[in-house]
Amino acid sequence: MRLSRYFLPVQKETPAEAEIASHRLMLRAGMIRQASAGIYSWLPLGYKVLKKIEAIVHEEQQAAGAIPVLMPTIQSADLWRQSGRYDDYGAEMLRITDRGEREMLYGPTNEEQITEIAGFGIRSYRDLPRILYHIQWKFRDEVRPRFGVMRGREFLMKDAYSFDIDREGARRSYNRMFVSYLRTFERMGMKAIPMRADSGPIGGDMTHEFLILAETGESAVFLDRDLADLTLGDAAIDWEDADALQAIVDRYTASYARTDDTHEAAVFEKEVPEERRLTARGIEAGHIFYFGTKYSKPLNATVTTPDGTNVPFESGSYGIGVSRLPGAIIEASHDDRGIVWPEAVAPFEVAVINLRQGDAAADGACEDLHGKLTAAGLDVLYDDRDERAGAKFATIDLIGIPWKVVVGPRGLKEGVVELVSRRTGETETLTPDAAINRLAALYGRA
Ligand code: 5CA
Repeated sequence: MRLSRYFLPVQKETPAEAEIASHRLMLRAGMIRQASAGIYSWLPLGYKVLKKIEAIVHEEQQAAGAIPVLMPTIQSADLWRQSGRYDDYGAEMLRITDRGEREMLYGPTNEEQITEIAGFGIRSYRDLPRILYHIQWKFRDEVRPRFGVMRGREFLMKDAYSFDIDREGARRSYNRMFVSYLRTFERMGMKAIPMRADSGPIGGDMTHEFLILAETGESAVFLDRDLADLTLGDAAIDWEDADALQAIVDRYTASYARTDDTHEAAVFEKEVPEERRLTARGIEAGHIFYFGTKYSKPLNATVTTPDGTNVPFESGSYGIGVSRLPGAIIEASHDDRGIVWPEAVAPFEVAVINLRQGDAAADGACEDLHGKLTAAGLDVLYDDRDERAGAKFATIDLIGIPWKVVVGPRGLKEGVVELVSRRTGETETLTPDAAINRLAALYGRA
């Protein structure tokens, strides 16, 4: 992509309404534009990031055995009356009446809808377990939408729902999603720590929030420092091995980690030695929840058991804040010049910077690099604008591109360009072909 032909409305001024770094940077980098309170358009750069995040979520959900579907945003009030949530949900629910005076709503979540679908499509215990998910827009009329996409009114969520015949089955599905979340966030270059959440009237230990540590996070968190250092790595997971999955979950839930909702100071002090007690703030990136027969019972969604009786499904729901993640990732990864994207979710993987637009040698070398990097499968942004070098660096660093190939007449006389890392600032001088090979290897496209 040539920057001269792209749509990248970067802003020099810091927007007054933005209170936190990610909101400021997303507006300044031209990623989003507010349409109305808590509702945003995703401009090309933001949209690219959102799509990369979505792709990782899709891949990891399906790797863990979840099956993609797509349910509508507009739902009928009827199912919500059956579950009893139509009145409970209150003012957060956007209620709509159609021309036939039928009561509809813009879905804030999809438990009722998916339970109806599972009840229709799953008859026998032989058809279990199943996990169905979609990535779809939600609407919650939050009292105080704020921090840009982090607490929006319209937001994109991945929500998965599991269907099992008993609690043991539900635990296995829960563990699949738990481990899948660890992988999903790690792939995005993030550390999201599972913390015990409030299980409400259902009780039990099967509800966790996944929090990304960041100073501006909305939740206070209290945890054993050792947990913050745990990583899964890219070891293969056997999704059919229930014991192995349980072992991973046990490892991640063995030490104290809670948000302010469930924190108990006395337990924290008893369980965690003082030097390992970490008190910080975090952003909720995901939330997984076992809720048993809460929806299957009232909606009469049942399945036949081996002895021929009918029982309601045992279920859980598993959410990821897809449109919150660009903001959360920026909160955890930026500096005073701008965004520092992890490679896996960067809108462009490499920027080619022409230091002297109009110089025949520089223009030719940049065209060549742009073509060859693209052919190698890399997502390239070529800054071909007729601008000072300083302005080009400022833009590319603001929008957080992980690698820059810097091309100028002086270097080209020696046959070299510079490869610069956004994260470390480290610079390597090498031939254009060597730069292409290095980048292809870095991104695993070699
Ligand atoms: N039905 C369950 C799980 S499928 C559910 O709705 N859970 S939730 O309310 O916790 O939302 C799931 C995730 O969506 C949260 O962890 C958070 O990352 C994201 N989320 C929730 N509300 C908002 C919001 N107003 N703006 C942006 N993201 C949000």
